[in-house]
Amino acid sequence: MTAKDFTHDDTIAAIATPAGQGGIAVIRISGGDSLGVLGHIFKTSAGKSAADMDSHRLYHGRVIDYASGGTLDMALAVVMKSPRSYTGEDTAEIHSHGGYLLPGKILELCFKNGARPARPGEFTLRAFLNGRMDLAQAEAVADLVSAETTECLRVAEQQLEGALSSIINGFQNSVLEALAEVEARVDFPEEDIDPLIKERIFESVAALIEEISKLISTFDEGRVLKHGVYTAIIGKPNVGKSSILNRLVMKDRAIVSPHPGTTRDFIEEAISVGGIPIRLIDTAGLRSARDEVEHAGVEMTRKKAREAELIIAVFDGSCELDEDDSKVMGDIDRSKTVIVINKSDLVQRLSSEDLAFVRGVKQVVKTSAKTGAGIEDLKMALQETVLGSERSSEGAKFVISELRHKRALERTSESLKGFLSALQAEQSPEFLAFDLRHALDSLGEITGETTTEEILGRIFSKFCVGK
Ligand SMILES: Nc1nc2c(ncn2[C@@H]2O[C@H](COP(=O)(O)OP(=O)(O)OP(=O)(O)O)[C@@H](O)[C@H]2O)c(=O)[nH]1
Ligand SMILES: [Mg+2]
Repeated sequence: MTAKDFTHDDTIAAIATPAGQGGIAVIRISGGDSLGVLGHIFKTSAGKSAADMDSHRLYHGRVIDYASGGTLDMALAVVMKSPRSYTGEDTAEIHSHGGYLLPGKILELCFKNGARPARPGEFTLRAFLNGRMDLAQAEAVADLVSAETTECLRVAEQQLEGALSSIINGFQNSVLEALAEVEARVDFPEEDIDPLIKERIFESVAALIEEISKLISTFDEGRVLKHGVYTAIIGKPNVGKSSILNRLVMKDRAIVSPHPGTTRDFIEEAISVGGIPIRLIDTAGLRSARDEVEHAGVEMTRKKAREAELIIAVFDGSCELDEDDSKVMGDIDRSKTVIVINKSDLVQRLSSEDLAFVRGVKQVVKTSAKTGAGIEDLKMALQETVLGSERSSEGAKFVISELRHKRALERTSESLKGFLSALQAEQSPEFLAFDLRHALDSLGEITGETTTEEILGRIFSKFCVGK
Protein backbone atom coordinates (compact mmCIF):
# COMPACT_ATOMS: atom_id res chain seq x y z
CA MET A 1 0.00 0.00 0.00
CA THR A 2 1.08 3.56 -0.64
CA ALA A 3 0.21 6.77 1.14
CA LYS A 4 -2.57 7.37 -1.37
CA ASP A 5 -4.24 4.16 -0.16
CA PHE A 6 -4.91 5.94 3.09
CA THR A 7 -6.80 8.83 1.60
CA HIS A 8 -10.46 8.07 1.72
CA ASP A 9 -12.32 10.83 0.02
CA ASP A 10 -13.58 8.62 -2.80
CA THR A 11 -16.38 6.05 -2.88
CA ILE A 12 -15.65 2.33 -2.88
CA ALA A 13 -17.77 -0.72 -3.59
CA ALA A 14 -17.40 -4.49 -3.26
CA ILE A 15 -19.43 -7.65 -2.87
CA ALA A 16 -19.31 -8.48 0.85
CA THR A 17 -20.64 -12.05 0.60
CA PRO A 18 -18.79 -15.11 -0.78
CA ALA A 19 -19.08 -15.90 -4.48
CA GLY A 20 -21.47 -18.63 -5.59
CA GLN A 21 -25.07 -19.69 -5.41
CA GLY A 22 -26.90 -18.40 -2.37
CA GLY A 23 -30.12 -16.79 -1.25
CA ILE A 24 -28.77 -13.27 -1.13
CA ALA A 25 -25.60 -11.32 -1.84
CA VAL A 26 -24.67 -8.00 -0.26
CA ILE A 27 -23.06 -5.25 -2.33
CA ARG A 28 -21.51 -2.66 -0.09
CA ILE A 29 -20.78 0.97 -1.01
CA SER A 30 -18.95 3.46 1.22
CA GLY A 31 -17.76 7.04 0.83
CA GLY A 32 -19.05 10.55 0.27
CA ASP A 33 -20.92 9.69 -2.91
CA SER A 34 -22.55 6.44 -1.73
CA LEU A 35 -26.04 7.86 -1.88
CA GLY A 36 -25.34 9.27 -5.33
CA VAL A 37 -24.15 5.89 -6.61
CA LEU A 38 -27.18 4.13 -5.13
CA GLY A 39 -29.47 6.82 -6.52
CA HIS A 40 -28.22 6.05 -10.05
CA ILE A 41 -29.01 2.36 -9.84
CA PHE A 42 -31.82 1.78 -7.32
CA LYS A 43 -35.39 2.98 -6.98
CA THR A 44 -37.68 1.93 -4.13
CA SER A 45 -41.03 0.33 -4.94
CA ALA A 46 -42.67 3.56 -3.77
CA GLY A 47 -40.58 5.48 -6.30
CA LYS A 48 -38.11 7.06 -3.85
CA SER A 49 -34.51 7.60 -4.84
CA ALA A 50 -31.59 7.12 -2.44
CA ALA A 51 -31.47 10.78 -1.44
CA ASP A 52 -34.98 10.47 0.03
CA MET A 53 -34.48 7.16 1.81
CA ASP A 54 -34.44 7.30 5.62
CA SER A 55 -31.14 6.24 7.17
CA HIS A 56 -30.98 2.71 8.63
CA ARG A 57 -34.22 1.62 7.01
CA LEU A 58 -34.51 -1.26 4.58
CA TYR A 59 -36.37 -0.52 1.32
CA HIS A 60 -37.71 -2.89 -1.28
CA GLY A 61 -37.13 -1.84 -4.86
CA ARG A 62 -35.47 -2.44 -8.23
CA VAL A 63 -31.87 -2.36 -9.32
CA ILE A 64 -31.94 -0.65 -12.68
CA ASP A 65 -29.35 -0.29 -15.41
CA TYR A 66 -30.56 3.00 -16.88
CA ALA A 67 -28.11 2.71 -19.80
CA SER A 68 -29.92 -0.35 -21.09
CA GLY A 69 -33.17 0.54 -19.38
CA GLY A 70 -33.53 -2.91 -17.87
CA THR A 71 -34.28 -4.05 -14.32
CA LEU A 72 -31.41 -6.23 -13.10
CA ASP A 73 -33.00 -7.46 -9.89
CA MET A 74 -35.71 -6.95 -7.30
CA ALA A 75 -33.73 -6.24 -4.17
CA LEU A 76 -33.57 -4.58 -0.77
CA ALA A 77 -31.41 -1.54 -0.11
CA VAL A 78 -30.42 0.45 2.94
CA VAL A 79 -28.47 3.65 3.44
CA MET A 80 -26.56 4.32 6.66
CA LYS A 81 -25.61 7.95 6.92
CA SER A 82 -22.35 9.18 8.41
CA PRO A 83 -21.23 8.81 11.15
CA ARG A 84 -23.57 5.94 12.14
CA SER A 85 -22.14 3.29 9.83
CA TYR A 86 -19.43 0.62 9.92
CA THR A 87 -16.91 2.86 8.16
CA GLY A 88 -18.19 6.08 9.71
CA GLU A 89 -18.91 7.36 6.18
CA ASP A 90 -22.14 7.46 4.21
CA THR A 91 -22.71 3.82 3.35
CA ALA A 92 -25.23 1.96 1.21
CA GLU A 93 -25.92 -1.74 0.86
CA ILE A 94 -27.87 -3.59 -1.77
CA HIS A 95 -29.15 -7.01 -0.73
CA SER A 96 -29.65 -8.68 -4.08
CA HIS A 97 -30.30 -12.28 -5.02
CA GLY A 98 -27.16 -14.39 -4.85
CA GLY A 99 -25.46 -16.36 -7.61
CA TYR A 100 -22.34 -16.37 -9.73
CA LEU A 101 -23.33 -13.55 -12.12
CA LEU A 102 -25.94 -11.19 -10.73
CA PRO A 103 -24.01 -9.62 -7.80
CA GLY A 104 -21.06 -9.00 -10.15
CA LYS A 105 -23.32 -7.20 -12.61
CA ILE A 106 -24.70 -4.97 -9.88
CA LEU A 107 -21.17 -4.22 -8.71
CA GLU A 108 -20.20 -3.28 -12.28
CA LEU A 109 -23.13 -0.90 -12.28
CA CYS A 110 -21.78 0.74 -9.10
CA PHE A 111 -18.42 1.22 -10.84
CA LYS A 112 -20.07 2.77 -13.91
CA ASN A 113 -21.84 5.22 -11.61
CA GLY A 114 -18.94 6.63 -9.66
CA ALA A 115 -17.62 4.00 -7.23
CA ARG A 116 -14.25 2.28 -7.54
CA PRO A 117 -13.34 -1.28 -6.52
CA ALA A 118 -12.53 -1.57 -2.80
CA ARG A 119 -9.17 -3.05 -1.89
CA PRO A 120 -8.92 -5.93 0.62
CA GLY A 121 -9.98 -4.78 4.06
CA GLU A 122 -10.63 -1.24 2.89
CA PHE A 123 -14.01 -0.90 4.62
CA THR A 124 -12.41 -1.87 7.93
CA LEU A 125 -9.39 0.34 7.21
CA ARG A 126 -11.77 3.27 6.78
CA ALA A 127 -13.56 2.31 10.01
CA PHE A 128 -10.16 2.48 11.74
CA LEU A 129 -9.06 5.74 10.06
CA ASN A 130 -12.41 7.31 10.98
CA GLY A 131 -12.05 6.27 14.62
CA ARG A 132 -14.91 3.75 14.59
CA MET A 133 -12.61 1.10 16.05
CA ASP A 134 -8.98 0.85 17.07
CA LEU A 135 -6.40 -1.29 15.35
CA ALA A 136 -6.67 -4.27 17.72
CA GLN A 137 -10.42 -4.35 17.08
CA ALA A 138 -9.90 -4.06 13.31
CA GLU A 139 -7.53 -7.04 13.44
CA ALA A 140 -10.16 -8.97 15.38
CA VAL A 141 -12.56 -8.54 12.45
CA ALA A 142 -10.20 -10.56 10.25
CA ASP A 143 -9.82 -13.21 12.97
CA LEU A 144 -13.59 -13.42 13.41
CA VAL A 145 -14.12 -14.12 9.73
CA SER A 146 -11.36 -16.73 9.54
CA ALA A 147 -12.05 -18.48 12.88
CA GLU A 148 -12.21 -22.25 12.47
CA THR A 149 -13.13 -23.29 16.00
CA THR A 150 -15.39 -21.93 18.72
CA GLU A 151 -12.35 -21.05 20.85
CA CYS A 152 -10.82 -18.94 18.04
CA LEU A 153 -14.17 -17.25 17.67
CA ARG A 154 -14.37 -16.52 21.39
CA VAL A 155 -10.93 -14.87 21.41
CA ALA A 156 -11.74 -12.83 18.29
CA GLU A 157 -15.08 -11.71 19.74
CA GLN A 158 -13.45 -10.60 22.98
CA GLN A 159 -10.88 -8.61 21.03
CA LEU A 160 -13.53 -7.03 18.82
CA GLU A 161 -15.49 -5.98 21.85
CA GLY A 162 -12.38 -4.15 23.03
CA ALA A 163 -11.01 -6.53 25.68
CA LEU A 164 -7.41 -6.14 24.48
CA SER A 165 -7.87 -2.43 23.88
CA SER A 166 -9.06 -1.86 27.44
CA ILE A 167 -6.16 -3.88 28.88
CA ILE A 168 -3.75 -1.78 26.80
CA ASN A 169 -5.49 1.43 27.85
CA GLY A 170 -5.04 0.37 31.48
CA PHE A 171 -1.31 -0.16 30.87
CA GLN A 172 -1.09 3.24 29.16
CA ASN A 173 -2.74 4.94 32.14
CA SER A 174 -0.24 3.38 34.54
CA VAL A 175 2.67 4.60 32.40
CA LEU A 176 1.09 8.05 32.11
CA GLU A 177 0.83 8.31 35.90
CA ALA A 178 4.54 7.59 36.26
CA LEU A 179 5.29 10.00 33.43
CA ALA A 180 3.31 12.78 35.13
CA GLU A 181 5.36 12.37 38.30
CA VAL A 182 8.62 12.40 36.37
CA GLU A 183 7.69 15.34 34.16
CA ALA A 184 6.65 17.40 37.18
CA ARG A 185 10.33 17.31 38.09
CA VAL A 186 11.79 18.25 34.73
CA ASP A 187 11.89 21.92 35.72
CA PHE A 188 13.72 21.17 38.99
CA PRO A 189 16.45 18.74 37.90
CA GLU A 190 18.63 19.59 40.89
CA GLU A 191 15.96 18.37 43.33
CA ASP A 192 15.82 14.65 43.96
CA ILE A 193 12.52 12.85 43.68
CA ASP A 194 10.93 12.38 47.10
CA PRO A 195 11.98 8.86 48.21
CA LEU A 196 8.38 7.94 49.03
CA ILE A 197 7.15 8.97 45.59
CA LYS A 198 10.11 7.25 44.01
CA GLU A 199 9.26 4.03 45.79
CA ARG A 200 5.63 4.26 44.75
CA ILE A 201 6.57 4.80 41.09
CA PHE A 202 9.03 1.93 41.25
CA GLU A 203 6.48 -0.47 42.67
CA SER A 204 3.73 0.45 40.26
CA VAL A 205 5.99 0.13 37.20
CA ALA A 206 7.40 -3.18 38.48
CA ALA A 207 3.83 -4.46 38.91
CA LEU A 208 3.02 -3.30 35.40
CA ILE A 209 6.00 -5.19 33.98
CA GLU A 210 4.69 -8.29 35.75
CA GLU A 211 1.21 -7.86 34.24
CA ILE A 212 2.66 -7.35 30.77
CA SER A 213 4.73 -10.49 31.08
CA LYS A 214 1.62 -12.46 32.07
CA LEU A 215 -0.15 -11.22 28.96
CA ILE A 216 2.87 -12.09 26.79
CA SER A 217 2.82 -15.62 28.22
CA THR A 218 -0.68 -16.19 26.81
CA PHE A 219 0.68 -15.88 23.28
CA ASP A 220 1.57 -19.57 22.87
CA GLU A 221 -2.00 -20.55 23.61
CA GLY A 222 -3.37 -17.78 21.39
CA ARG A 223 -1.14 -18.73 18.49
CA VAL A 224 -2.19 -22.36 18.77
CA LEU A 225 -5.85 -21.36 18.79
CA LYS A 226 -5.47 -19.24 15.73
CA HIS A 227 -3.18 -21.29 13.53
CA GLY A 228 -3.80 -24.81 14.78
CA VAL A 229 -1.26 -27.47 15.66
CA TYR A 230 0.53 -29.31 12.90
CA THR A 231 0.33 -32.96 13.98
CA ALA A 232 2.02 -35.95 12.31
CA ILE A 233 0.77 -39.53 12.79
CA ILE A 234 3.79 -41.78 12.52
CA GLY A 235 4.60 -45.47 13.06
CA LYS A 236 5.77 -48.54 11.18
CA PRO A 237 3.53 -49.90 8.38
CA ASN A 238 0.18 -51.50 9.19
CA VAL A 239 -0.12 -50.39 12.81
CA GLY A 240 -3.34 -48.48 12.02
CA LYS A 241 -2.21 -44.88 11.42
CA SER A 242 -4.71 -44.25 8.63
CA SER A 243 -7.47 -46.00 10.61
CA ILE A 244 -6.80 -43.65 13.55
CA LEU A 245 -6.89 -40.62 11.27
CA ASN A 246 -10.25 -41.79 9.92
CA ARG A 247 -11.59 -42.26 13.45
CA LEU A 248 -10.43 -38.81 14.52
CA VAL A 249 -11.93 -37.07 11.50
CA MET A 250 -15.01 -39.32 11.66
CA LYS A 251 -14.97 -40.25 7.99
CA ASP A 252 -13.16 -42.62 5.63
CA ARG A 253 -10.59 -40.10 4.50
CA ALA A 254 -7.49 -42.30 4.14
CA ILE A 255 -7.32 -45.71 2.48
CA VAL A 256 -6.96 -48.55 4.98
CA SER A 257 -5.82 -52.05 3.99
CA PRO A 258 -4.19 -55.12 5.55
CA HIS A 259 -1.20 -54.62 3.25
CA PRO A 260 1.76 -52.88 4.89
CA GLY A 261 2.79 -49.80 2.91
CA THR A 262 -0.73 -48.70 1.90
CA THR A 263 -0.28 -44.99 2.56
CA ARG A 264 2.17 -43.39 0.15
CA ASP A 265 1.17 -39.75 0.04
CA PHE A 266 0.56 -37.43 2.94
CA ILE A 267 -3.08 -36.88 3.76
CA GLU A 268 -4.06 -33.80 5.71
CA GLU A 269 -7.28 -33.14 7.56
CA ALA A 270 -8.19 -30.71 10.34
CA ILE A 271 -10.25 -31.40 13.46
CA SER A 272 -11.14 -29.37 16.52
CA VAL A 273 -10.12 -30.82 19.87
CA GLY A 274 -11.39 -28.83 22.85
CA GLY A 275 -11.55 -25.78 20.59
CA ILE A 276 -7.99 -26.19 19.32
CA PRO A 277 -7.61 -26.72 15.57
CA ILE A 278 -5.47 -29.84 15.11
CA ARG A 279 -4.09 -30.32 11.60
CA LEU A 280 -3.55 -34.05 11.23
CA ILE A 281 -1.20 -35.49 8.70
CA ASP A 282 -1.16 -39.22 7.93
CA THR A 283 2.24 -40.46 6.79
CA ALA A 284 3.76 -43.46 5.03
CA GLY A 285 4.84 -46.24 7.43
CA LEU A 286 8.40 -46.06 8.75
CA ARG A 287 10.58 -49.13 8.24
CA SER A 288 13.97 -50.09 6.83
CA ALA A 289 13.34 -49.15 3.23
CA ARG A 290 13.23 -51.95 0.69
CA ASP A 291 13.92 -49.79 -2.34
CA GLU A 292 14.76 -46.25 -3.40
CA VAL A 293 11.16 -45.09 -3.70
CA GLU A 294 10.33 -46.32 -0.23
CA HIS A 295 13.53 -44.81 1.09
CA ALA A 296 12.44 -41.40 -0.26
CA GLY A 297 9.01 -41.86 1.38
CA VAL A 298 10.58 -42.68 4.75
CA GLU A 299 12.84 -39.64 4.50
CA MET A 300 9.83 -37.44 3.74
CA THR A 301 7.96 -38.83 6.76
CA ARG A 302 10.96 -38.14 9.00
CA LYS A 303 11.06 -34.56 7.72
CA LYS A 304 7.33 -34.07 8.37
CA ALA A 305 7.78 -35.51 11.86
CA ARG A 306 10.61 -33.10 12.63
CA GLU A 307 8.55 -30.14 11.42
CA ALA A 308 5.43 -31.18 13.32
CA GLU A 309 4.47 -29.44 16.55
CA LEU A 310 2.77 -32.57 17.85
CA ILE A 311 3.39 -36.27 17.14
CA ILE A 312 1.08 -39.26 17.42
CA ALA A 313 3.40 -42.30 17.46
CA VAL A 314 1.37 -45.45 16.79
CA PHE A 315 2.32 -49.01 17.80
CA ASP A 316 0.42 -52.26 17.18
CA GLY A 317 -0.62 -53.70 20.57
CA SER A 318 -1.25 -57.14 19.08
CA CYS A 319 2.37 -57.64 18.03
CA GLU A 320 5.59 -57.71 19.96
CA LEU A 321 7.90 -54.78 19.54
CA ASP A 322 10.31 -55.19 16.64
CA GLU A 323 13.27 -53.39 15.18
CA ASP A 324 11.16 -51.09 12.99
CA ASP A 325 9.12 -50.01 16.04
CA SER A 326 12.21 -49.15 18.01
CA LYS A 327 13.41 -46.84 15.25
CA VAL A 328 10.12 -44.97 14.87
CA MET A 329 10.86 -42.25 17.38
CA GLY A 330 14.31 -41.41 15.99
CA ASP A 331 15.37 -37.96 17.18
CA ILE A 332 11.84 -36.66 17.67
CA ASP A 333 11.13 -34.38 20.61
CA ARG A 334 9.49 -36.61 23.23
CA SER A 335 7.79 -33.74 25.02
CA LYS A 336 5.50 -33.20 22.08
CA THR A 337 4.66 -36.86 21.51
CA VAL A 338 1.59 -38.92 22.38
CA ILE A 339 2.11 -42.70 22.16
CA VAL A 340 -0.80 -44.78 20.94
CA ILE A 341 -0.97 -48.54 21.45
CA ASN A 342 -3.56 -49.48 18.84
CA LYS A 343 -5.58 -52.65 18.13
CA SER A 344 -6.60 -53.00 21.79
CA ASP A 345 -9.50 -55.22 20.64
CA LEU A 346 -7.02 -58.02 19.80
CA VAL A 347 -4.99 -60.20 22.17
CA GLN A 348 -2.28 -57.89 23.52
CA ARG A 349 1.40 -58.64 23.15
CA LEU A 350 2.67 -55.15 23.86
CA SER A 351 2.43 -53.25 27.14
CA SER A 352 3.28 -49.71 28.21
CA GLU A 353 6.39 -51.14 29.92
CA ASP A 354 7.68 -52.45 26.60
CA LEU A 355 7.64 -48.85 25.43
CA ALA A 356 9.66 -47.63 28.41
CA PHE A 357 12.55 -47.08 26.01
CA VAL A 358 10.70 -44.03 24.74
CA ARG A 359 11.59 -41.97 27.78
CA GLY A 360 10.18 -38.50 28.26
CA VAL A 361 6.77 -39.18 26.73
CA LYS A 362 4.05 -38.29 29.22
CA GLN A 363 1.00 -39.55 27.39
CA VAL A 364 0.39 -43.21 26.48
CA VAL A 365 -3.09 -44.12 25.24
CA LYS A 366 -4.63 -47.46 24.24
CA THR A 367 -7.01 -47.37 21.30
CA SER A 368 -8.88 -49.58 18.93
CA ALA A 369 -9.40 -47.83 15.63
CA LYS A 370 -11.66 -50.76 14.80
CA THR A 371 -14.16 -50.26 17.66
CA GLY A 372 -13.44 -46.62 18.46
CA ALA A 373 -12.36 -47.42 22.02
CA GLY A 374 -9.88 -44.92 23.47
CA ILE A 375 -10.29 -42.33 20.72
CA GLU A 376 -11.72 -39.78 23.18
CA ASP A 377 -8.77 -40.49 25.53
CA LEU A 378 -6.46 -39.81 22.60
CA LYS A 379 -8.14 -36.44 22.01
CA MET A 380 -7.73 -35.54 25.69
CA ALA A 381 -4.07 -36.55 25.56
CA LEU A 382 -3.54 -34.35 22.49
CA GLN A 383 -5.18 -31.41 24.18
CA GLU A 384 -3.10 -31.81 27.33
CA THR A 385 0.12 -32.15 25.40
CA VAL A 386 -0.60 -28.93 23.52
CA LEU A 387 -1.85 -26.80 26.39
CA GLY A 388 -0.45 -28.51 29.47
CA SER A 389 -2.68 -30.18 32.03
CA GLU A 390 -3.08 -27.08 34.15
CA ARG A 391 -4.96 -25.25 31.43
CA SER A 392 -6.08 -22.26 33.40
CA SER A 393 -8.22 -20.44 30.90
CA GLU A 394 -11.54 -22.10 31.86
CA GLY A 395 -12.70 -20.84 28.53
CA ALA A 396 -12.80 -17.21 29.65
CA LYS A 397 -9.27 -15.85 29.97
CA PHE A 398 -8.03 -13.31 27.45
CA VAL A 399 -5.15 -14.45 25.24
CA ILE A 400 -3.14 -12.57 22.64
CA SER A 401 -2.72 -14.28 19.29
CA GLU A 402 -0.87 -11.76 17.10
CA LEU A 403 2.91 -11.84 16.94
CA ARG A 404 2.73 -8.10 16.32
CA HIS A 405 1.07 -7.59 19.71
CA LYS A 406 3.57 -9.83 21.47
CA ARG A 407 6.52 -7.92 20.00
CA ALA A 408 5.03 -4.56 20.99
CA LEU A 409 4.46 -5.80 24.55
CA GLU A 410 8.05 -7.06 24.70
CA ARG A 411 9.33 -3.66 23.60
CA THR A 412 7.12 -1.98 26.21
CA SER A 413 8.54 -4.24 28.88
CA GLU A 414 12.13 -3.50 27.79
CA SER A 415 11.53 0.25 27.98
CA LEU A 416 9.94 -0.06 31.42
CA LYS A 417 12.85 -2.15 32.70
CA GLY A 418 15.19 0.52 31.31
CA PHE A 419 13.14 3.09 33.21
CA LEU A 420 13.46 1.19 36.50
CA SER A 421 17.25 0.93 36.16
CA ALA A 422 17.47 4.62 35.31
CA LEU A 423 15.27 5.47 38.30
CA GLN A 424 17.50 3.50 40.62
CA ALA A 425 20.59 5.09 39.11
CA GLU A 426 19.03 8.51 39.87
CA GLN A 427 19.17 9.60 36.24
CA SER A 428 17.81 12.98 35.18
CA PRO A 429 14.02 13.35 34.78
CA GLU A 430 14.41 13.90 31.01
CA PHE A 431 16.15 10.59 30.74
CA LEU A 432 13.48 8.82 32.77
CA ALA A 433 10.70 10.37 30.70
CA PHE A 434 12.36 9.16 27.52
CA ASP A 435 11.98 5.48 28.51
CA LEU A 436 8.39 5.97 29.58
CA ARG A 437 7.48 7.67 26.30
CA HIS A 438 9.02 4.77 24.43
CA ALA A 439 6.85 2.38 26.42
CA LEU A 440 3.78 4.46 25.53
CA ASP A 441 4.68 4.40 21.84
CA SER A 442 5.01 0.61 21.88
CA LEU A 443 1.63 0.22 23.59
CA GLY A 444 0.11 2.64 21.09
CA GLU A 445 1.24 0.42 18.22
CA ILE A 446 -1.20 -2.25 19.39
CA THR A 447 -4.22 0.00 19.34
CA GLY A 448 -2.99 1.90 16.29
CA GLU A 449 -2.22 5.28 17.84
CA THR A 450 1.43 5.10 16.81
CA THR A 451 1.35 2.73 13.84
CA THR A 452 3.08 3.46 10.55
CA GLU A 453 1.33 3.27 7.19
CA GLU A 454 3.55 0.35 6.28
CA ILE A 455 2.29 -1.69 9.21
CA LEU A 456 -1.30 -0.72 8.45
CA GLY A 457 -0.78 -1.79 4.84
CA ARG A 458 0.50 -5.17 5.96
CA ILE A 459 -2.40 -5.72 8.35
CA PHE A 460 -5.20 -4.78 5.99
CA SER A 461 -3.83 -6.53 2.92
CA LYS A 462 -4.53 -9.82 4.77
CA PHE A 463 -8.26 -9.06 4.79
CA CYS A 464 -10.69 -10.22 2.13
CA VAL A 465 -12.27 -7.79 -0.32
CA GLY A 466 -15.61 -6.49 0.94
CA LYS A 467 -14.61 -6.53 4.63
N1 LIG B 1 -8.33 -55.40 14.86
C1 LIG B 1 -7.93 -54.18 14.54
N2 LIG B 1 -7.48 -53.92 13.31
C2 LIG B 1 -7.06 -52.67 13.02
C3 LIG B 1 -7.12 -51.63 13.95
N3 LIG B 1 -6.63 -50.51 13.37
C4 LIG B 1 -6.32 -50.83 12.10
N4 LIG B 1 -6.57 -52.15 11.87
C5 LIG B 1 -6.34 -52.87 10.64
O1 LIG B 1 -4.95 -52.87 10.41
C6 LIG B 1 -4.69 -52.81 9.00
C7 LIG B 1 -3.80 -51.63 8.69
O2 LIG B 1 -4.50 -50.43 8.96
P1 LIG B 1 -4.07 -49.03 8.34
O3 LIG B 1 -4.87 -48.01 9.00
O4 LIG B 1 -4.09 -49.10 6.87
O5 LIG B 1 -2.57 -48.98 8.85
P2 LIG B 1 -1.43 -47.92 8.50
O6 LIG B 1 -0.60 -47.79 9.72
O7 LIG B 1 -2.02 -46.69 7.94
O8 LIG B 1 -0.61 -48.70 7.41
P3 LIG B 1 0.34 -48.13 6.24
O9 LIG B 1 -0.38 -47.05 5.55
O10 LIG B 1 0.54 -49.32 5.38
O11 LIG B 1 1.60 -47.69 6.87
C8 LIG B 1 -6.05 -52.73 8.33
O12 LIG B 1 -6.44 -54.02 7.93
C9 LIG B 1 -6.96 -52.22 9.44
O13 LIG B 1 -8.30 -52.64 9.27
C10 LIG B 1 -7.61 -51.94 15.26
O14 LIG B 1 -7.67 -51.09 16.16
N5 LIG B 1 -7.99 -53.22 15.49
MG1 LIG C 1 -1.82 -45.83 6.16
